[in-house]
Amino acid sequence: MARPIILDCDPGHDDAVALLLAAGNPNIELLGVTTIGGNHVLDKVTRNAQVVATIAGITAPIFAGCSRPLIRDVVVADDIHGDSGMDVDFSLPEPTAKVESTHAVDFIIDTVMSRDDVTLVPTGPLTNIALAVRKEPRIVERVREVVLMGGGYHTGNITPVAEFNTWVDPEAAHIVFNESWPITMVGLDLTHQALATPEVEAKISRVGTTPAAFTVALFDEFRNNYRDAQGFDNPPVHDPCAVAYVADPEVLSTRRTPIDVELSGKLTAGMTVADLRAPAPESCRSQVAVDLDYDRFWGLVVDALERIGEP
Ligand SMILES: [Ca+2]
Repeated sequence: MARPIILDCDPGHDDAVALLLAAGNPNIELLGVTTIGGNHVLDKVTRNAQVVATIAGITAPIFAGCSRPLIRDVVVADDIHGDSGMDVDFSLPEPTAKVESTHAVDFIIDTVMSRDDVTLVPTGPLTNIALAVRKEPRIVERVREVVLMGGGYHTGNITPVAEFNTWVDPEAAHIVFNESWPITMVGLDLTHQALATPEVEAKISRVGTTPAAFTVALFDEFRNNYRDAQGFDNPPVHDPCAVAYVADPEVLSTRRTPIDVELSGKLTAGMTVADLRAPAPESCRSQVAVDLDYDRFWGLVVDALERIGEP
């Protein structure tokens, strides 16, 4: 049985790959794609979702969400993702995939309340998820699991200790991490292992389709930007790691631990604080992703692209 998910994203090079993996993996049923301002402003990331869907023939409905964090000002990651939020040396089509009129927050609530098996997979700031749970608290009991890309237990990127998604909207992250649903944090400690090397690019290139060529172009751009901005030789492809864990839980190892989000620290706002000092109490329903099975992960991405084929 394929696991139904809602992908809440801000494409974003790595969000684009997460979307391709979710669409192409047979263990996942993509119920809908919701967008959130993050890597760039809402209008741009929503258009990017439409472009990816058009390139890959993805028919899941797309819903636009919140344009700014709960309290803080909009901050975008144009050093990593460019002026469009998904700058890439590739001829992008005019999108034919439409955006639905329903707000993302309402789509999330309506979908979760209409069934009891939905996994939420947020790969951007957590504003949509936080608003959904405040508007309809009963979704907490109905969601199967939240598997998010964000945070980190030993490292940051936008600051020394905070990851971009949780730093952009720490109040939303605080809400999401303090609800009682099962939550898996696929943070930087894990995603910095998911490096797109030239060898990985060659494997994807051999798939020989337009979506595969698009993926390689995304990695080339991402490599240049990550080299210039953060000194990486090869780019860490964060967001598909969360989707991969839903598709194939063996792809990464986890450790159960309490997690909270720092709101007020002068140097630490947006930090996800995992208490790894001792075994987690029985009641703890959160866990962090620890080690990635690198070959298994990239095998899933290649397999998804092969299944998507040439739309
Ligand atoms: Ca993202």
